[in-house]
Amino acid sequence: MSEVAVVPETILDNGQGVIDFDVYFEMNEPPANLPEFEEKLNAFVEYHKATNNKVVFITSGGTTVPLENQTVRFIDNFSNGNRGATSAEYFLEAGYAVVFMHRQNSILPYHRHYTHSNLGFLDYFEAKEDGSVQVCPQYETKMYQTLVKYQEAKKSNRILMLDFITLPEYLFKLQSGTKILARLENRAMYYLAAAVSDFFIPSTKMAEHKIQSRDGGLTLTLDQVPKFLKPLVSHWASKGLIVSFKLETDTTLLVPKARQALTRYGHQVVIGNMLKTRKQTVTLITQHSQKVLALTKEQMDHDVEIESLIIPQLVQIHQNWIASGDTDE
Ligand code: 9Z3
Repeated sequence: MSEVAVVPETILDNGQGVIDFDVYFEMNEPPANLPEFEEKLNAFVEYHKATNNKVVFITSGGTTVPLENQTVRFIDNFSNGNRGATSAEYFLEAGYAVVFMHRQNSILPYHRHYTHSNLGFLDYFEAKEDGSVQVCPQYETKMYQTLVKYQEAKKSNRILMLDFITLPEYLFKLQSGTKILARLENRAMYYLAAAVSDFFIPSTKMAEHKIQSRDGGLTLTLDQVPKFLKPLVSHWASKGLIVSFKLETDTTLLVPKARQALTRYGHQVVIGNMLKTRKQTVTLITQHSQKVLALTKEQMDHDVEIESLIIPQLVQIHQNWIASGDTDE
């Protein structure tokens, strides 16, 4: 079993400058499964280009930063993938095709209703005496509806599941994936909900084998990850609608940091969310506007999901973007 070293990223600062992205990609090995990732994505994008569909590239879940080349321990970023998986369902309902680039074993669209609920997965079924398995009658209607939506998305080739685990794997796939989607020009949306580490250990500086505890405490020095939004907005996907997320724990920082990201990278939308209230309220910020989306008490009592408020707003913004090259009508 892996141990997770819980290291607050903010206290780790190597004091050196940030390397450029080109240098990062030269210093790190691409993942072995990158060609397979590209092949699947190429086919998906060509299919939807021909049918003129809108496609959203969703990133979901947290990246890991390995501490050893033969990894026993790693630093993880907070995110179980709920935001990305839930959003994927609302985008599919709005007619989008979805590329779901997620952390391996994190929450998946549709599956989530059964894999991450109050019940264990097997509690939804009963074993019959004739050797068959049945869904317990009280869960059947909802499971049927969910299954129909999921199968419809698969049958119409509107969902592509791709995964990552480590930070370098994420970054190589983000670069390659956004460049492939760029062929769809303004009909592509990039919805960057994954929680991505700001710090990493270059493989040349990493221990090969499991770090031993015989030497006492462990001091880590991490390099800063180059800001990937910069090349993404300027080069990899410059014609698409780019939506990034900003996660904060200090309320006073949320809007200023989200605005700072918009100004710095020049993309279209930042969705600000607070760690504790991310499921009830978000702030949607564009170059010219700022809107708080919040669930009412009644909506919360009826299990309405905040993504059901977020996605229609983004669909409208994307519509404007396609029509006029601006986020406003
Ligand atoms: C988010 O802010 C996501 O909404 C959450 C979702 C990670 C909070 P869960 O998957 O959580 O439902 O458990 N994602 C972006 C986090 C991030 O790393 N943002 C960077 C930053 O804040 C910018 S890209 O600097």
